[in-house]
Amino acid sequence: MPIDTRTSSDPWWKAAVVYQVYPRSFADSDGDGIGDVPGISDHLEHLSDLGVDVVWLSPVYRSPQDDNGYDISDYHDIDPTFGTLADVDDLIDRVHRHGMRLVMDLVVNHTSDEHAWFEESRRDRTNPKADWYIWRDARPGGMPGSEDAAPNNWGSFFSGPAWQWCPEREQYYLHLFSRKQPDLNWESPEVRAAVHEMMRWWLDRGVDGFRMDVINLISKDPGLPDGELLPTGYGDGMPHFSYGPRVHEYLAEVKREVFDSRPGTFLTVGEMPGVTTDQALRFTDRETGELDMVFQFEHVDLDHGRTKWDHHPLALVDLKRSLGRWQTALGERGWNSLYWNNHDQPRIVSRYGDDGACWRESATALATVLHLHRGTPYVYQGEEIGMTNVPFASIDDFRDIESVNHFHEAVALGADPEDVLVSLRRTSRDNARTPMQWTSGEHAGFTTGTPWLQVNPNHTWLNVEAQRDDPESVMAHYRRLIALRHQEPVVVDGDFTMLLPDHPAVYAFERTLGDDRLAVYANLSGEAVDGVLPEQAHGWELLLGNLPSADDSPGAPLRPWEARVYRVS
Ligand code: TEU
Repeated sequence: MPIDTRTSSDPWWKAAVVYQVYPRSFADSDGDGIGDVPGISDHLEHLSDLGVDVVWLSPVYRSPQDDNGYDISDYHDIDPTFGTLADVDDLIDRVHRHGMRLVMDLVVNHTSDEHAWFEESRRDRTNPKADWYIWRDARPGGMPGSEDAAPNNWGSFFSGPAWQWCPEREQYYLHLFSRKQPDLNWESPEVRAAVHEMMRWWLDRGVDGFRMDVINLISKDPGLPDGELLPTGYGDGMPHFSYGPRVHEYLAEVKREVFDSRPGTFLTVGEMPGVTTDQALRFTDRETGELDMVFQFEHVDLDHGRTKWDHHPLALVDLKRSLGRWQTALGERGWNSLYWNNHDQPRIVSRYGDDGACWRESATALATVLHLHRGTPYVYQGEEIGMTNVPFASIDDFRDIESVNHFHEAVALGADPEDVLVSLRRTSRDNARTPMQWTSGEHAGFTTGTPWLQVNPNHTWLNVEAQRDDPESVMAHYRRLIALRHQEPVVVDGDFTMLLPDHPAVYAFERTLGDDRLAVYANLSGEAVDGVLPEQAHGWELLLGNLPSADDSPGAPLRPWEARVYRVS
């Protein structure tokens, strides 16, 4: 049942669960091998059956698809690959009729270089939109147009320099992502007004809020200073743009100009790489914050080395320390978003779980831990059936611009291509982007054509059809976790207390709301663990477990990847 917003004075999204759809890979209705908006409309039953409250749609706007739609060339239209504006209006309507809400992706740190704004801006230095992007002259003494004369040493997130020379203006423009994603200049009041206008236009069409892409990067330190050198040979610009001097001002203005005078119930979530707990609290403070919640990255960076491509095996105590700190820091005044997966992260069951012998057990144990935290859980398509990473054979199997560029850069710097492939198989965003596995049939029931990215060969047994009616499936477990949040106020509002912080295998915590108390014990390892539950646990009621019951009485050892949720009496 979708949550009832009328009975509580608390924000509705505190009790909500969000489901992320990556349209390109969800469902293809017309056989061109690429997912589309009508395909999503055809599969809404799957979402209402899970019980989710909100659908977040990754970008479907008009786009050259250099970064799969995160490069937008027209905010007011839909890319023909995905359908039409009428299809989106229809989707909004159907989502609402299913009792759910629809949140759009808002990508306004940058546009596509094919957006009309940029095409005008790049023409010369005097046109009306000349300052809508971040333009700079060559470094004095350098040869204009060369990489050495770039205005500073920042590298792009997608390899190479963050600056591109534009012969028409004889200047460089900044692109923190691909060179086809020029950064907008938020210092310009006209840029900000255009963004506000566009957001209002979408809200007028009926959307229920926005997931704001890299929204903490919109204010740059105006001096654009060089960054500390990274192993790639480029400078790290993050300290100079990840929490810029005007970011709160810009977001407060968005809130005022777009939301404040508008009746309704919306959701705003800011994606914020590098955000700290103090910053997040300021963004989400229930009295003074500008956003409802943020996506932080700490817990999904714990297996990274110096860069995301270097692997550092996860220590469970680090995960507990990190997530526990976020629980405490955002406590009463702020609010957490909770996620393991999205379209940029490898699959959690392959990453912090075990996608071999304990696939089902580890997928459901990780889900139990996450969904029992305080905050709003996000489920990324396929996570609810335990989709795994993908056995990509060669670089030709990858489509993601970040992965492909990294491969070429690393090999050019002398890395062994086989070693780079090992790290891509572990970390590439394409692991999350293979088609949704609906059936065991051809192309997993995703398309009748040729899929734009290969289907994971495990779709023959790992698919929605196989799990829908199986009470012991990963999907059934997600359904139960979502229902638990809707039924139990303590899951939504209870205080969080970490237990056994130093235990290397067990993730345990309590949630307390008045006299109501839940205890969660999850063995996140492949070995049984004995003796972690306290004596008094014998009187507790088991609310939810993830393994078919052998002996789940409190005295019994926690089996490999076993998770139990008790009501403490
Ligand atoms: O991602 C921004 C981001 O910080 C990273 O997760 C990024 O995907 C990359 O892996 C850094 O190494 C957002 C979107 O979610 C992503 O899909 C876009 O490519 C990016 O912004 C640019 O719009």
